[in-house]
Amino acid sequence: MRIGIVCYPTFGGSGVVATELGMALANLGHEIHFITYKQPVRLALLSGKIHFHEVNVPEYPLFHYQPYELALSSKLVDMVKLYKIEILHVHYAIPHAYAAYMAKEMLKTQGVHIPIVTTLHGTDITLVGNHPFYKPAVTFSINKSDVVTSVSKNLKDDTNRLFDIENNIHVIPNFIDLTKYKKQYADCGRSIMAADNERIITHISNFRKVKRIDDVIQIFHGIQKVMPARLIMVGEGPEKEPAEDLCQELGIANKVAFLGNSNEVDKILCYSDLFLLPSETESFGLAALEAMVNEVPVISSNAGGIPEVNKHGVSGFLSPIGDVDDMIANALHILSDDQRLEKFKQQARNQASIFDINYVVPLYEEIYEIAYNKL
Ligand code: GMT
Repeated sequence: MRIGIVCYPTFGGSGVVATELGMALANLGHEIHFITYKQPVRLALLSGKIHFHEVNVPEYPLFHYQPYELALSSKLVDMVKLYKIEILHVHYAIPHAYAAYMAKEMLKTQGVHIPIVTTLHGTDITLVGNHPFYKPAVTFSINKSDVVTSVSKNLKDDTNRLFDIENNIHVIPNFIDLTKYKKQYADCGRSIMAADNERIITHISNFRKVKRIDDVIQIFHGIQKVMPARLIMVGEGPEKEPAEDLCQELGIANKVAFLGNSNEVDKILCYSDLFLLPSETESFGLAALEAMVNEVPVISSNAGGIPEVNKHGVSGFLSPIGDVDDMIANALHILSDDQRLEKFKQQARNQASIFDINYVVPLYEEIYEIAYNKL
């Protein structure tokens, strides 16, 4: 099929999932067209099967806000016609599902019919979509999509609870390529980051409030009181500076490395012993899955869809949101014994294999068939 994919091209999980999906579909023989404002960060290789079309929004002083949705829907119309794209798969309801619907209607007036698949990723529903200003537009665009998917059962339930949804929402979990990870490095360079006797704890996110970055620092603070350890913080966002200040205050700044955004997440996870994800909300927690596939057990909150990914007592432990003491106790339980740590590492990897890309991507192909047959 010729598939148009619309996503946020940034480091966020939804962009990563969309990009990995596009690349996997191209490997299966589909022709993929990414249509967004910047080349997706994880999109390494463009080829005859993978195209990127940039959406330009010309600056015009009259507009206080530049109309991205308008530019996107126009670009979708042009690209669908030019490349004979057969289906549009949009990741994130805001504003992608909305723009896709407008494109679909414009195309209809020109005798071109195209189905829309919308994948909900979480913040579009739980944080942003539920804002009263956006709610009518989000409800409308979800209901006008030919097929809607969500990345966890929890997100499906939230969407049905918060919005007046007429469509059945198909749950298709996020996925991981088991062949890409861990075993690819003979030496992942652990010695540069820590001494042999130190445990390496890692957190990766966009450093927004929902990630509870303070909790990450406090959990690490508790761990390093008991055993030698280092904390690696990967990502950029508004909570990064306050987190750096907190490390200074607690006197642990020399044990914490803030690395910024990275394209080498798997290399960092390769030398990590434990991953922290104490989020307030999380529809799935792709970062946790990426940790697990790299044999890194996860200490997380039990928010949203995380329990569908991280299994308590198996791939790590879950605690109530904000229960830092419980998270410290769980972390120490895993880290304090070499054999136990090794067992949790293997169990984390086994749990990750449930989300094997080879199992999940065909589910999207089935969804495309369903959407196509609705025309
Ligand atoms: O975690 C974020 O804030 C980024 C956000 C995004 O839109 O990329 O991630 C959401 O989608 C990911 C991929 O499906 C999920 O793994 C994350 O759990 C979800 N984030 C939230 O629900 C807060």
